[in-house]
Amino acid sequence: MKMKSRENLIKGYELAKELYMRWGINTDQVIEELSQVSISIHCWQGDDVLGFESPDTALTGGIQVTGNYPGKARTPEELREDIKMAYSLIPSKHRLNLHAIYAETGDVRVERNSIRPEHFKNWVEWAKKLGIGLDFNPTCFSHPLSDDGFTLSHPDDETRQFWIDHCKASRKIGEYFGKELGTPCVTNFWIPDGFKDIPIDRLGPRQRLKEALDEIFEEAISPEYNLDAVESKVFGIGTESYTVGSHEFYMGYAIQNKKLLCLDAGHFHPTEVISNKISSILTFVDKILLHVSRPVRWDSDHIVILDDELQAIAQEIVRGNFLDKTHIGLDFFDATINRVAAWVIGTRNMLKALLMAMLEPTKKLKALELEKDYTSRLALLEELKSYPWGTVWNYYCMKQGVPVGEEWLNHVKEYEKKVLAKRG
Ligand code: RNT
Ligand code: ZN
Repeated sequence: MKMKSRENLIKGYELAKELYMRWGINTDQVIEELSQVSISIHCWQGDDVLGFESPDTALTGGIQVTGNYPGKARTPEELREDIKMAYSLIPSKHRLNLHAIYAETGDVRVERNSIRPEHFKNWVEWAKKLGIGLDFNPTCFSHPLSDDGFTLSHPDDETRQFWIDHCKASRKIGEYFGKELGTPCVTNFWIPDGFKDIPIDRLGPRQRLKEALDEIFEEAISPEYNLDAVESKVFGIGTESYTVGSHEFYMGYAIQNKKLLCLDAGHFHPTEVISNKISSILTFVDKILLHVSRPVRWDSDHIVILDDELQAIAQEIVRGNFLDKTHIGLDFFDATINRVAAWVIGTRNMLKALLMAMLEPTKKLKALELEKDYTSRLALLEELKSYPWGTVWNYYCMKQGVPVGEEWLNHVKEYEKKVLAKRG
């Protein structure tokens, strides 16, 4: 950044600081707090959710990546390089979320029920070097044994057992991450199971899923190393009429079994929002996992933008003092734009939303609400939208040594020219 712009930014920040101070908000403290928040960035935006199991893998499970923007990562090395690039454009340190299909098994094919911690050694070494934590997911899709639409709730005992064993193996990998990296891994369980058309038996698959989960979680693993989360979905492509793992199913399961409940922003009815679920769920479970995403029509996984719902999610987390109870993960995949840019846009937006929420005079607003002064509540909320939070954000980026404003885009374009364009 040029000396002059730096000076101007600092001047602007001092003015912004004064304005927020009038509401009793200390911006220095806020940016310190923001720097402690570690978002779990999903590795799968970098290669269109394909993984490294086999070059012929096709994405199934009712999720879809559309687009063919050049330069996707084809090897673990390329994926790590791209993620590192994204990290360099996002302020403070963030976790990485892996899927089982990102195992590195060398030249041998290892079946999913036999994956082991050593297949993720490279990821762990890399994470250690960067000083970041890792999260994990069993991959219950994109596999011949999930092709008929069922995994953990499969009516065939042998097939169901295969997926149970895969999930058990996944928890051991989560435990390994936690032990090696000194921060618990959140292992998240999502399955695509469901019916395209109206089923006769809605209960049977759910009973099988419950039993399968019970078996998967049988082994006690220290929460110091691994935390389990379960993720629901209202429908998928090809499972329009019924999903086994519905919201009610997993909410019940998480409460009864003290698991984290994962709320994916794209997994509910169109007018249903996860921001309004956070305070209810945290009344009954200790911790939640968020898959911050953006639903558009049938797709649940558009790149996160700074829209009303993103701000509402951040407000709920901050207002409720839930930062310690909420593991914030991202979940989107778009192959129509530069994939590094997709990560940067989504993650920076998540952080911006948190910053805006942290800059809110919540105590004052709560007091107005209790006094039934809804006029002032609305008036203030609207005025606060044009407070100089953007200046605080830019100052924060400068302090963290990452590009200020849209400057990051030049770095991505440069990287595209030098690295991504050279990929076949
Ligand atoms: C699918 C779920 C799930 C996946 C990832 C790849 O609808 O949201 O979380 O997106 O596991
Ligand atoms: Zn998700």
